[in-house]
Parts: sequence; C-alpha cells; structure tokens
Amino acid sequence: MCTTCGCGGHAALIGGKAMRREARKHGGAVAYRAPAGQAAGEAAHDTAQARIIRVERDILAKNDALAAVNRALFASRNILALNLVSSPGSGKTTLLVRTLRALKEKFPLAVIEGDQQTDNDAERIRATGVEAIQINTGKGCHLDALMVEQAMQQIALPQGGVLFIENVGNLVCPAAFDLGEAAKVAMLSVTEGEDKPLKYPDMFAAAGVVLLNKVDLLPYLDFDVPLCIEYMRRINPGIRVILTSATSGAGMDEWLEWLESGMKQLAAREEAK
Ligand SMILES: Nc1nc2c(ncn2[C@@H]2O[C@H](COP(=O)(O)OP(=O)(O)OP(=O)(O)O)[C@@H](O)[C@H]2O)c(=O)[nH]1
Ligand SMILES: [Mg+2]
Repeated sequence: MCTTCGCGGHAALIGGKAMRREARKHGGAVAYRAPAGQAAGEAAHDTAQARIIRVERDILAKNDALAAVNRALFASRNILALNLVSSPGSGKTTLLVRTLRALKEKFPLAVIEGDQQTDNDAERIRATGVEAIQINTGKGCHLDALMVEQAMQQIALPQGGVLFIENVGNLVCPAAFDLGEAAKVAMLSVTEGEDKPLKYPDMFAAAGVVLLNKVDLLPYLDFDVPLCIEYMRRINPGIRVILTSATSGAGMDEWLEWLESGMKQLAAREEAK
C-alpha cells in the first residue's frame, strides 16, 4: 500500500497546463494538496510498523468516506462511473478513445484522466469531442477520491451517462483506493505475461471486469490465454473476462454490451426510485 511505497501526501494538479494557465489568469486556485492527516510520505519513513498501519488505516478510512460522497453524487445524477486500472501502456486510453467514438451519440460522456505528468491522454480524449480533465499526480501513483471530487467540479457531469476515470498506470496502489466508482475495469495486455494476476492479486480481486487487451499480438507471443484466465479466477472466481484489441476493435462489441447493460441497470434503478 501507499504508505509503504511512500507515494502518498504529494501535491496533485488538476486541469492540465492550459486550464491551469487560464485559472491563474482569473486568480483561481487549482493545486490540490492532500489534507494534513494524509501525510503518507512521512509514515513511509517512520520505522515503527504500528504507526505505518495506523496511518494506512487513517488514509483509507478518509478516502472511503470521500468515495461514499462521490458514489452518492453519481447515484443522484444517474451516472455510471468506471475506474480503469492497469499497468502503464496496457491500452486504457486507446480503448477509451474507441469506446467514446462508439458511444458518444448514445449517452452523455466525460473522462477524468490520471497520470503523473503530461496532458497527453486528456488531449487524446478531447480529440474525440468528449470532455476530459487531466489530473497530474506528480510523484503519486494513484488517484484518490478527493482528487476525483475536485476534478468533477471542473467538468460538466454526464448526467444519465458514463464517467470514465482512467487511473495512473499501476497495478498496485489504485487497487486500494475507492473513487466512488460502480466498478473497477482492470486491463491486462497479453505482452505483460499471464502470471500477472498471481503477482498482483489485489487488483484482480478488486476488479468488476477484466479486459485482456492486445489480443491482435497473440500470434507473435508465447501467452497462454486459458491459463491467464484461470489465474484471474483463482483470485476472483467468476470474474468476467473480455478479450479485446483496442487497435483492431476485436472484442469491442462484447465490451460495449457490458457497458450498455450497466447503463440499463442504472436506468432500471432510476425508474424504481
Ligand atoms: N497491438 C496493440 N497495441 C495496442 C493496443 N492497445 C493499445 N496499444 C498500443 O499500446 C501503447 C499504449 O497504449 P495507451 O492506450 O497509451 O495505454 P495506456 O494504458 O493508456 O497507457 P498509460 O496511460 O501510460 O498507462 C500505444 O502504442 C497503443 O497504440 C492493442 O489492442 N493492440
Ligand atoms: Mg493512458
């Protein structure tokens, strides 16, 4: 967890370079800083194990409380919020771009992008015509519920639609942080090796669905798909696994069907209110 790897307690910047420049012109404050009680970096340097555990619990409890606030907001606006998590470069943004192009005439959509540095992914999303906001976490290796809550204040929320949150590329820390999402969508690409679910079980345990991406590369790789799925199900029995290629479009129909069934469940819940 993050108090152990020392990534917590750093400043994050929300809105990307252009938005920050604009906000400064109008005297707006856009720098996010974790509250004093979240000084996880300090705890990572503390050799007392008990203190580390206490700080971990404190950080996660505060995060869970904020995530509950986000979740209530999503419910009140009938928004399906999905948290995309994977190692760096598995294909999250490529899949999102293709997904947004397929859905943008059907549902209101918005994207929160998380990366340590650069606005590159938010710009790739905006090129589809869908609104995106970038969070730069600096040295932080995950998004937390407060960052998402602050980013949401700077975009039009997609009422009755889907909010995609692309987390920082990392198979470890984002598993522990609830953002208020309906589900974590974990992506693993076939170039990463089939043993990753066993090596990083927390992420696969937390996932609501797994996308096994870059299947167009399978003919060139020594990657055992059934074995990988068996490893995933050892961690998370019954987990739905969808084979995708974000570049060729293979598996997109199944992924879009999964998304649309999530939207239908939301709509049914709204009708039952
Ligand atoms: N062959 C192949 N390449 C892919 C696929 N999906 C993504 N890529 C490539 O993989 C690289 C990384 O893709 P991104 O979409 O940026 O990955 P990401 O997960 O968003 O990366 P980070 O945001 O940096 O964590 C790019 O060169 C993509 O073109 C796929 O399904 N097949
Ligand atoms: Mg990306």
